[in-house]
Amino acid sequence: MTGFTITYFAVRGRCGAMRIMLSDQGQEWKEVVVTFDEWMKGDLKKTCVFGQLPKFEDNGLILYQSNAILRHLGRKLGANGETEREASLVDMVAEGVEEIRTKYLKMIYQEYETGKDAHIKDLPNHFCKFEAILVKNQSGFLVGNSISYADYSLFEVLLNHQVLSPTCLDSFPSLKKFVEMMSARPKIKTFLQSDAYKKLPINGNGKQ
Ligand code: 6SG
Repeated sequence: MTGFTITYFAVRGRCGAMRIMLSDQGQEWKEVVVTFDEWMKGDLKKTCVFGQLPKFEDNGLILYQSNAILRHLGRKLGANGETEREASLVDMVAEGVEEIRTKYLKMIYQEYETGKDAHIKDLPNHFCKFEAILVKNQSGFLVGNSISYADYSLFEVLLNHQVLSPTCLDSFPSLKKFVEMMSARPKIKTFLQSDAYKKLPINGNGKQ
């Protein structure tokens, strides 16, 4: 029996990857949606360890920081590499994904009009690293022979970038195959087609 609760705004944002992961792992969870007006009152913010959402609850354990939540779920659900060595490699690759995500979010929230084109132009410099990882690993996953939280995180970042720039994966056949493979996993396919997923904007400011 699990009792997962995600408290977050009505966006995909920092919860996109964890929702895809929970779906693919056959988990159920409760969503507590916080409106921007409610958040601006400040009462909830004061209770959050870093003054930010998402907040994640797992049977009394309260976590903040989306990547810590992904790691927690990775360990708990067996999506964290098959050995300690693989777990370390999963963390390494996930940090690489975080670099793209941080850059993307900065562009979206701070410089969409002025920075979008430069961001898209710089994508190959990031994507080529992940293309090389996939080519080297051969299993279709980033590390070892099994899916990890880093795969969900990369997948979600790539989905967002395909919205930003539909052709951005054209020079990266392994990344393209990776997105197709992840999209075709039955539970992910069902989740991506669900209203719960489709109704949420990618980002909180309407830019994508
Ligand atoms: C925003 O940045 O929507 N959390 C966000 N914003 C509110 O007061 N390192 C952690 C992590 O990985 C980052 C958390 C993340 O978990 S996410 C947060 O809590 C704050 O800081 C994306 C999102 N942003 C848009 C924005 C609109 C509504 C809330 C946040 C309007 C602007 C600020 C408050 C209301 Fe707003």
